[in-house]
Amino acid sequence: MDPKYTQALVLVLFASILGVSNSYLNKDWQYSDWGSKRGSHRPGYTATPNKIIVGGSANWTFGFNYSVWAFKSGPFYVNDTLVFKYDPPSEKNIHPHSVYLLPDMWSFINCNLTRGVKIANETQGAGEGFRFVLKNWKPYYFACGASDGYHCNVGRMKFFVMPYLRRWHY
Ligand SMILES: *[C@@H]1O[C@H](CO)[C@@H](O)[C@H](O)[C@H]1NC(C)=O
Ligand SMILES: *[C@@H]1O[C@H](CO)[C@@H](O)[C@H](O)[C@H]1NC(C)=O
Ligand SMILES: *[C@@H]1O[C@H](CO)[C@@H](O)[C@H](O)[C@H]1NC(C)=O
Ligand SMILES: *[C@@H]1O[C@H](CO)[C@@H](O)[C@H](O)[C@H]1NC(C)=O
Ligand SMILES: *[C@@H]1O[C@H](CO)[C@@H](O)[C@H](O)[C@H]1NC(C)=O
Ligand SMILES: [Cu+2]
Repeated sequence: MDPKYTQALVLVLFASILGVSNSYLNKDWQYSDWGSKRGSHRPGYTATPNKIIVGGSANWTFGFNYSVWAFKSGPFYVNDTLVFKYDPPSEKNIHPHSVYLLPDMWSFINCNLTRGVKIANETQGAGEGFRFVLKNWKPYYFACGASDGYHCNVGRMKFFVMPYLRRWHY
């Protein structure tokens, strides 16, 4: 595919993802009856942080659409824990996953890992998985670092979350 076309497409898709999250935000901010909305969205809502397995039963894997997953699994809250589960390197697993935190939206769109920070290496997803707490009220851009961005780009192993401040909902 022509790279220019790919980039335009990605931008449009990204804008639509942002649009979706914004409508989420607005809905939450008009909180007149948020209790019932919360209740219907996430039954058994409590003020204690949640622990969410990234990808659900798919775990952290090549080809799974994490943007869709993040949208369906949200909203997330400050102090929620994301759990990344993936197999360690082995003979069968020669391109093991990892987890990077990217600095901004542009790096995220382009899957540019240059200024990213590796927060979990190839072995840390084993067993109970790698746990990451969304400590701050800011956007988090996650990506897999395998094969220099190939897993991120082609494998769709990227998503971002903007956690809410839970106390607004007290
Ligand atoms: C996800 O990880 C769990 C271990 O934490 C494992 O039991 C399960 O089989 C994994 N799922 C897939 C699809 O690999
Ligand atoms: C990735 O980002 C770095 C630093 O921000 C930049 O120098 C480099 O050109 C970028 N790579 C690509 C492929 O865009
Ligand atoms: C990955 O990180 C863990 C925990 O910090 C460390 O014990 C392990 O040696 C690292 N493994 C590799 C392959 O770098
Ligand atoms: C995930 O799926 C959505 C909806 O089908 C699509 O718009 C988006 O481009 C996909 N994400 C990636 C990274 O392929
Ligand atoms: C998150 O947890 C820290 C440490 O337990 C606490 O001080 C902070 O108030 C919590 N933040 C929110 C928004 O719940
Ligand atoms: Cu990967």
